[in-house]
Amino acid sequence: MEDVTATYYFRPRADTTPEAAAQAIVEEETTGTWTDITTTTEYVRRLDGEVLSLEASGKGFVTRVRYPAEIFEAGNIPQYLSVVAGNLFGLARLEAVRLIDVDFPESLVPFRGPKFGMEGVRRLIGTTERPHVGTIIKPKVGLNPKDTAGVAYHAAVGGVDLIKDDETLTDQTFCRLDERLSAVMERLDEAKEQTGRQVLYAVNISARADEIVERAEHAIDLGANMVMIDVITCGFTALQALAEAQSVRVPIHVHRTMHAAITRNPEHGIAMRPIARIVRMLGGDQLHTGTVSGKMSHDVDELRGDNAALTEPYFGLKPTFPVASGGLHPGKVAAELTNLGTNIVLQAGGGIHGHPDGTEAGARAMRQAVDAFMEGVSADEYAKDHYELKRALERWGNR
Ligand code: RUB
Ligand code: MG
Repeated sequence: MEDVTATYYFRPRADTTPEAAAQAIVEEETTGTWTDITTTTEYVRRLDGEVLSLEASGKGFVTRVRYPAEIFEAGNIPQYLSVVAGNLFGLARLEAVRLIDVDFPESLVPFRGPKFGMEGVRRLIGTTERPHVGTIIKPKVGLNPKDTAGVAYHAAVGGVDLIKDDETLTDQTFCRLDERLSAVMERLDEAKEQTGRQVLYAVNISARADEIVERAEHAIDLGANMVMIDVITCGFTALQALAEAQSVRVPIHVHRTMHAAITRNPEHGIAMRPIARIVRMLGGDQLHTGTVSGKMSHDVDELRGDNAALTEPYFGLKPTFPVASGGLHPGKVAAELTNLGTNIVLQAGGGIHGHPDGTEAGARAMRQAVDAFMEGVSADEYAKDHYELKRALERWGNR
């Protein structure tokens, strides 16, 4: 395919036929507007869009449309989004419209993608097959640097592979980034001396666009081995700037706070898949895509497809490591892995720090739940001789 194809779900207004509604999308996003215009010339017409297919789906319709590649400025993601996910969302003739997926031709993927990707991150940890276990430090704000580092240390000794800041923690006065990062890295070194295992710490460098690369470089100078950015609030080009900076030689963990305002409504907005594709193109090494069950769970089929968009072959770009997070605990591990496979990072905040015996036991319980799954044993069975898992299942149940 030389051109761009985009798939939309929509529900037209009562006075609009589905054909006219689909046509309104391609016209608004290519050469047309709400009325015929006198300024169109013959040579402009080659940039017209085209409705490729239209069929009934649920309460509305699904259409696949073609946008000529020439409309797009190669490498300019804000411009791509202004076409495939632009004014169409406000068209009054559509009651609702959702961008489900988008396919770009190779000419419009001039990006290098992740520097590390899933394999690169696995190499840093030394795994080949098993899922990674991560934790978000909780409480999400309030702890001072020393206590933050203490929580990180216990999680590392308990066996997590990744520790991350929560999205609302950046560089506030109660926990300055410099001090926190230095304290955490020091305690992770201490944990490494004990366990022999290197753990990643994704320090949240989300900030003003013109400051992000600087913050990342500063963090790397202080010993950071991973950085985290919130891609929706910071913007796609902030991620691009970060990923393309030569100086940023650590993996980038991509969080997506605010995404649900865009992705959650099954009839209106933008599904996670186009966002996942863009994050991979721009160089996110890990990306949150959601969980099968948990406090913010998703449609399983959609989620599987989103993770596939991160990991399937795509113009030679490295796969991005999908992250399942939000309300997870050891009792939910088997269901996540059964549905999503083992190329995944399972993250638990409350599900580790809420363990009745504390963070270290919580981390052990998560790892035991993963080990049980990898050995083909049920969590209940495994808990018979794994005390931390037993305690977690008693607290939260096994589903
Ligand atoms: C989860 C958490 C993350 C969300 C993001 O904490 O802090 O911000 O998982 O969700 P807990 P998503 O484990 O205590 O629920 O990954 O769906 O964007
Ligand atoms: Mg969070």
